[in-house]
Amino acid sequence: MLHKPSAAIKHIVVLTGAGISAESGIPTFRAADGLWENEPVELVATPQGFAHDPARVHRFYNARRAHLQRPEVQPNVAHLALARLQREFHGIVTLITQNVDNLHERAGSQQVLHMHGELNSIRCVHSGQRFLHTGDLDTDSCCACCQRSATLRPDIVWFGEMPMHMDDIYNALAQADLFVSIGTSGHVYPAAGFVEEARAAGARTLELNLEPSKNHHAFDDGAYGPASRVVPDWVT
Ligand code: BJW
Repeated sequence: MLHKPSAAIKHIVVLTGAGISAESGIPTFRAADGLWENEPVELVATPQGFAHDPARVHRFYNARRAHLQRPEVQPNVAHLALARLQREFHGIVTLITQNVDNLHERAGSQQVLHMHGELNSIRCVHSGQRFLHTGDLDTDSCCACCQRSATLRPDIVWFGEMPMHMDDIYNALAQADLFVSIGTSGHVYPAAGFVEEARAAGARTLELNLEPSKNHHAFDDGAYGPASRVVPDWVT
């Protein structure tokens, strides 16, 4: 019996990962044909990789930013179902995503906590100031706040960096009575530990994924299949 968004539930915390956007045409990370197949993770997703070869890191994110603007990349029915849940549920729905795409927002979700940053945002390494940016970025790009080049970086949380919105996330987990993890492999912390936080707060826990994740044993329940099927099935 799946834990549905029923009247007894007051606060649902939803965590999404790359699997929810897979059917929108955005590759996941750890699949055989995933984003890291040709790009060693330590070179493109660590601060050390960026310090070593910023041009390579910019090329990797420029390609992903451009891919996100392609007309065929659109929110799918799983994003739409979560947006509807946020609009129609009588209680609170906190939506946390590890994804750096903007498909939840484009589906109509509001107040999305992007814990690993956003592709369409860049920031100055000196001031921390953020800028909306949908085009390319390179080592010659001049920063609008300090008028210097080579100070701008993707506004992305790399390995070894502190994820964003952690106070809001832990506050929500402490109040959750249902925690639902969607489309994430459970390899990356702290997100992979949220199920334990929610359980400790007394929440029921549910995993919706293509296949059982690395930490599926930590969940009370699971439903497995493509997000376009299992997420709308759960919401309705
Ligand atoms: C479908 C589907 C369909 C497919 N329908 N499903 C040792 C032990 C524990 C921790 C550590 C450790 N050593 C180091 C650490 C910490 C490290 C970490 O976790 N490392 C592990 C690899 C071991 N974590 C960090 O460094 C983090 N920071 C940190 O811990 O700070 C300290 C701290 C302390 C205390 C509190 C808080 C913080 C930062 C992590 C940053 C991760 N960044 C990345 C890259 C972002 C940039 C970019 O986008 O390029 O974020 S890594 C990458 O993985 C990306 C993702 O958001 C993240 C998670 O991936 P996700 O979403 O799970 O994707 P996949 O590909 O792995 O899985 C997809 C799933 O979907 C699969 O299960 C499929 O089956 C499924 N699927 N199609 C439904 N149609």
